[in-house]
Amino acid sequence: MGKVSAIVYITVALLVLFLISHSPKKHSGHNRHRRLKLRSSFSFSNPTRHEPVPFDPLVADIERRREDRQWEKQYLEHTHPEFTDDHAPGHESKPEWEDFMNAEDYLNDEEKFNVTNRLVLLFPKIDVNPADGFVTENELTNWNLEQAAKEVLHRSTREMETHDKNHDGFVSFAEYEPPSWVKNDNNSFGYDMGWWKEEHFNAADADGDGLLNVTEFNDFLHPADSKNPKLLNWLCKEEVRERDTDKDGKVNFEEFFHGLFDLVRNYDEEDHNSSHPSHDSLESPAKWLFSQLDKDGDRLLSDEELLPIIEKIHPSERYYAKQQADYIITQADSDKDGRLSLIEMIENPYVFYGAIFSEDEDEDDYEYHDEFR
Ligand SMILES: *[C@@H]1O[C@H](CO)[C@@H](O)[C@H](O)[C@H]1NC(C)=O
Ligand SMILES: *[C@@H]1O[C@H](CO)[C@@H](O)[C@H](O)[C@H]1NC(C)=O
Ligand SMILES: *[C@@H]1O[C@H](CO)[C@@H](O)[C@H](O)[C@H]1NC(C)=O
Ligand SMILES: *[C@@H]1O[C@H](CO)[C@@H](O)[C@H](O)[C@H]1NC(C)=O
Ligand SMILES: [Ca+2]
Ligand SMILES: [Ca+2]
Repeated sequence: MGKVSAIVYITVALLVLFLISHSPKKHSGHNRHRRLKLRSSFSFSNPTRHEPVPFDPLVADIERRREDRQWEKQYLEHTHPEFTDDHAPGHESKPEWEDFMNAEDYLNDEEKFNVTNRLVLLFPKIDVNPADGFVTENELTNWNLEQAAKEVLHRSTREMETHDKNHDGFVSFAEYEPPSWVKNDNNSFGYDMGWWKEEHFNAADADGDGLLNVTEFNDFLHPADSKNPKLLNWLCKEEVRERDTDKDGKVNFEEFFHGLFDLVRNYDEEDHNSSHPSHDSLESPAKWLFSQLDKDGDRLLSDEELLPIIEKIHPSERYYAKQQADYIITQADSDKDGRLSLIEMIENPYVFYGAIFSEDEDEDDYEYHDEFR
């Protein structure tokens, strides 16, 4: 951070703190019926479901530590049910629950976890490109993406331990076991295709040494978020195999239109405003896109020709990060200039802590009532 922007920040931060300490506590009544919640998101049966990642790395860290413990317990129950006999003397699940409550109490104790101070602290870490006192959609997307990437890598690291049987920090293809939801159902997505098989594994093995380190293993689990060209190329090949109903090795217009086009269009939808020319048939934007992608003009799409849209076919973390950023900006951008100042952020704290703050449904547990609303 340059000198000038440091000065800008200090000035803005002081100004904000001044404004806050001198303004009537207009949010305090509001706060009363909010409680910061930790999510309990880990699911063995559906580990691929997409959850938004907390905006605040401190909250993410608390959730992660809690989730790790939950995961260990579930993992043990899955693999060694004999060790988790509920009737065994001394068996107690209560301590974990208490830790969880303590963490939530901590987050809801404004003396310890002051949301305003958190936002003041985080703002300069988000406002970096350029550091001009405003957070743009792009800066917020990058921030969200950074948080999501940490989360994803954390989960991959944890999962890697279950595959790395000889504990050398690498996973070989012999060690790797496909997810149980793939093994148990022959017809499920990915079974008859190449997912979790040797070709997929080898594509993820960037340096080709036959072993996946944690970076490569993370890419293996999340190919669409990878920057490894071999793996992206594999993903395109896989997409062709999956769409290629007439088995000619390429995707023709019919195969593209009935399957791929909707995915790409839905992805792009929010970028377009509703100026759909009504006289046009639905097929013409599809034909247009098809011809754009068909670089060699053979009226078929090869795997290389799918590369420009592969990230849209398999929504990447960037896609979710952008969605989350767009949502936050529409909610907090009070002056409607399309970007967020620190003051706008501080005045709308629940937008940032929205994934974990919730209007409490279970009112009986708390003493606030409708008069506060
Ligand atoms: C949070 O921090 C701000 C700024 O330092 C301060 O004005 C406010 O009183 C704090 N809130 C609580 C509940 O301590
Ligand atoms: C799945 O495949 C295995 C081996 O190919 C076969 O023995 C089993 O019957 C199949 N199960 C189902 C539900 O089709
Ligand atoms: C894993 O291997 C890849 C390819 O050689 C390398 O780029 C990456 O830095 C390695 N990751 C770690 C954590 O060592
Ligand atoms: C749609 O976008 C175009 C430019 O991309 C703009 O000129 C037009 O005003 C927009 N229409 C609406 C309804 O927002
Ligand atoms: Ca390797
Ligand atoms: Ca604004």
